[in-house]
Amino acid sequence: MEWFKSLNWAAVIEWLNTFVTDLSPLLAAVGVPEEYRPLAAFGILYLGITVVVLLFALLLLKIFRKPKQPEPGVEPAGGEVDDFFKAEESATVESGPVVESEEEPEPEKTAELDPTQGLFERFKRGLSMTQSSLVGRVDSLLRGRAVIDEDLIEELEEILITADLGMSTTQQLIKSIEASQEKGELVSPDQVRQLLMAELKKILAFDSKPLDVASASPFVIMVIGVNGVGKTTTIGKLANQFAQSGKKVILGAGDTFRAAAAEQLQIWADRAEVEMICHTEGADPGAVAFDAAKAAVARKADILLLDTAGRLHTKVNLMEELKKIRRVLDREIPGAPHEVLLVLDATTGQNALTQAKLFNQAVPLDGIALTKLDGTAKGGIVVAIAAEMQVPVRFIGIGEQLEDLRPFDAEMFVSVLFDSNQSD
Ligand SMILES: Nc1nc2c(ncn2[C@@H]2O[C@H](COP(=O)(O)OP(=O)(O)OP(=O)(O)O)[C@@H](O)[C@H]2O)c(=O)[nH]1
Ligand SMILES: [Mg+2]
Repeated sequence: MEWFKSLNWAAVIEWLNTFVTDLSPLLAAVGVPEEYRPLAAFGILYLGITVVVLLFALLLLKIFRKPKQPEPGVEPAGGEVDDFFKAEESATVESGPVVESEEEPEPEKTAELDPTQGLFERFKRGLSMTQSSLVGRVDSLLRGRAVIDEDLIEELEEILITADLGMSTTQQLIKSIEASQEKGELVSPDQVRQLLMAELKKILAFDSKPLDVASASPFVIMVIGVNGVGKTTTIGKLANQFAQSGKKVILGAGDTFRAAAAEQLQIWADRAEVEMICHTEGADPGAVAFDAAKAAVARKADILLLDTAGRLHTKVNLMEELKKIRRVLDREIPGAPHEVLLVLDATTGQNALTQAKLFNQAVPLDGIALTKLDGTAKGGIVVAIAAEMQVPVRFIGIGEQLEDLRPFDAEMFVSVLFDSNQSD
């Protein structure tokens, strides 16, 4: 209360007096009687202060509610390196201790999904978190809104960004919504929903080389990605699916860096009843690639799936090693690898996109397998990757069961997300 007592009250009264005197001619002009002018002047002062305070509070609210927006386009080199390692850590944390999982990779036992469920139902269950974070929020926004105005579009933009669609994809979607709105084509909220659905399908349907394993024999798939994203699991699931369809498959244990990596792959090889080529821990992965390629040719295999390390001493070492493996494969089987498949963990969101850009610089990518979509609300990253990289998402992992690695179907992906009869 000291500050209150120390106020110069004479100056305050003097200022108020001047304020009333200055305002008097204006009040007189609008017909306020003389005896009410001081009261009217105080009223105006009070209103003015209230408006200023309210505006200030609104400004603060807007600043603090602003969502974190990822940088559009390619990030600066420093950021890339940080993101790369952050992604590795995040992948390791989210997928739990890899060593533990490799000792007991019993996906059938841990699975919760009912194998009798239809394909669409399994997709729906696997993508339910993404569905609620993206379309669920869009639906809540549109519900009860009669007009499509700027506020609504702004809120929609925020939802798309936070669902990991990425800055440039979001801008692309918002632009087409604004264009349709200007043309007067958007009058009901349901039309916004329909437009979003159509635009997402358009973004995902770009021209790309299909994965045709019959186009070469042996068809060599080199599987790359940072540690913990699900490379070995994806190879195991693919080996099983190819073997089931009557293909002769050979696995190459190219991750010689991590202890027990080959043992983990061996479990998958045994399960799929396919042969695996491996060397000892610490051996040259180029030598593994060489032997695996030779074996695949000698045994007339249809498909060679080569595992690689996800972590070396440095990122540069990793990229150089991948380039070397690629050269070795090409020397032994001209044209190989026919598919460089990058495995990304969907739970890492935008970091997955950063990883894709980095790997693509070292070994040009042919396709992407996006795992762990079942455990994340960040499935919008599928759209960001397709739009920004123009590299096709070949497979998505929607659970830990063998059959939960699915060929990616853009039409079904969007239909599942926008299906209004969500089971949960
Ligand atoms: N929920 C879920 N988990 C998955 C999926 N794909 C892989 N995983 C799990 O992710 C963990 C890591 O998988 P790994 O195959 O060992 O990953 P990696 O990329 O080979 O890892 P490193 O060998 O350390 O480089 C395991 O616990 C897998 O069961 C998926 O689609 N959904
Ligand atoms: Mg592995």
